[in-house]
Parts: sequence; structure tokens; C-alpha cells
Amino acid sequence: MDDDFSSASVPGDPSWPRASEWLGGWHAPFAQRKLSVLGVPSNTGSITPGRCDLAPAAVRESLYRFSTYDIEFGDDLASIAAYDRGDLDVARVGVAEAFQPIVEGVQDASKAADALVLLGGDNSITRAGVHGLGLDLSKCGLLTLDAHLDLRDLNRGLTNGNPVRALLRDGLPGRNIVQVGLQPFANSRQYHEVALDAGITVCSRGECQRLGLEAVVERSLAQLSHHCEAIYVDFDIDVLDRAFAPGCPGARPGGITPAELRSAARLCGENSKVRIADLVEVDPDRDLASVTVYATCMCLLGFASGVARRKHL
Ligand SMILES: [Mn+2]
Repeated sequence: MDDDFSSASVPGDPSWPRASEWLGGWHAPFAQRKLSVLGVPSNTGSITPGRCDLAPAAVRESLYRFSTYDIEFGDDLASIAAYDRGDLDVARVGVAEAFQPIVEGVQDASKAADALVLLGGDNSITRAGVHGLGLDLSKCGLLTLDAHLDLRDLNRGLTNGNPVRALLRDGLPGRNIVQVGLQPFANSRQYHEVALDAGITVCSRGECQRLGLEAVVERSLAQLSHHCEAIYVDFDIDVLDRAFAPGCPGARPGGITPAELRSAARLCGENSKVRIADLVEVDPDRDLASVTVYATCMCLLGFASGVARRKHL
């Protein structure tokens, strides 16, 4: 049995491999898919000051609590090789100043990987992350799962409240953007109009509930795949109900559940046009009983299991 796996051995119970060991390099020798993980602990862009810079370390540590096996689908992450690229040194750097280092770090970490997961950090990293796809923005698609539109005016500087607005200004066409999970009383009419005027597709939390989040995500990916060469997915963990995300200052009652987030992440991972995903806005200092950090781990593992299922090209 042990011969089926690479030499990075599993301490403890060899019959219960842990997700932390998988991220540390343990996988089956025949693993055909590759997933890179990069910490981007940006923390200066938050409208609500906090410690999102602590999230990459908290997620890595908490993966010890998770196995690599998805009993629902019979998938095991042993079939995908993970490469942990460590953290970029951007924790105390301003948003504008961090832009180029993040773009370069993302491009470097994407090389030779089927997909890259960015562990934020606040949501300001999404702008640099999309540029990190390395393509003309007219060919890039952006799918956000977020309670907020992140379309705030740019005149007060770059924050976690305006990465999508900054991308529109940079030249990302509105029709290349789909925003899912938007919460009532967490956005303004003015910024909703900015989204609609730009041609962004907007799907509220209620619509996700009526249609089913999986159906909405499948439809969104199909829409973007049609005219985009590569897709970036922004998982703002504050899309979760506040009961499941006390560590996200922006989370509000009425959001999605961790199980919905995990299955949405899996669908995104399965789509071979999805090259980069970010997991942002988690502040471990605000968390309770690791609820938010564990939900973030589930999102990462769901995405990875999707990547493992990609059809061979
Ligand atoms: Mn956001």
C-alpha cells in the first residue's frame, strides 16, 4: 500500500492522510494534476482594519484537521500534486505598491501548474491577481462569490471595496464579469447601477437560493468560458452567512452555507479555464471556534478536488 505513494511519508495514522500533509507535498506518484498555492497576506487595503494577513498561516495550520478524501464523490486529493509556494512579502505594503510584486508572484507561481490558489489577504489582491493571468484583459473572465460588488469609487484610493471598479478602469470589460451572492443591505443602488451600466452580470443571494448556487455557478462559468480564454474566481469568504463567517467583517446574516461554498468551489476547480482562485477577507483574530478558517479550508479542498477531476486535455 505504501508503495503507491511518494516518499514524503505520512506521520501518525498512514490510513488517514491529512490535508496539511498533502499541501506539504504528499501525493500519489501518478498524480497528473498540479495545484500551486501562494499566500498573499495583504492587509493594508481593508476599509475595516484587521489582521487578514494572518489567514494564510491559519489556513495552512488548520488543514491538519482535514483529510484528503471526499466521501461524497469518492475523490482523493492524493491524485493531485500540491505545491505550497509560501507567502509573498506584502503584509505591510500599500495596495498600489503591492500591485507589481503580486502580479509577478502570481505569474511565477502559475507556471507549470494547472491552477493556482491565492490565500489572502484582503480583497484588494483581486485586481493584481487578475492581471497575474498574464493575458490581455479582454480575454480574462472574473467570477466573484462575494456579498459585495466591490465597485466603490476609486477617488479615495485602492481598497478591498473597489478591486472590481479598478479592473473596469484597467480595461476588463463588464461582460467578462459575473458577480454572485450579493447581499441585500450590503450594497448601494449607485454601485448596483455602476455594475449594470458596465454590463456586469449580477446574481443576488436570493436568486442563488431560488435557482440553486450550483446551477448559478455552472451557468456563470459557461457564460464566461464562451468568450474568455482564462477565468479568475474571487471567493470572498464574506459571501457566507455571518453565522459561518464571524472572522469576515463584511459577512451579513442571510449568506450562503459552507457546503454551498464548497460545492461551488468544486465546480470552479473542474472548469479547465479557471486558472486562478483567491480566498480573501478572513481575519483569524475575529474568528470564533475556527468557524471561518475551517470554511476557508473546505473551499480550498473543494476547489482542489475539482481540479483533480479535470478531463485530460
Ligand atoms: Mn469583497
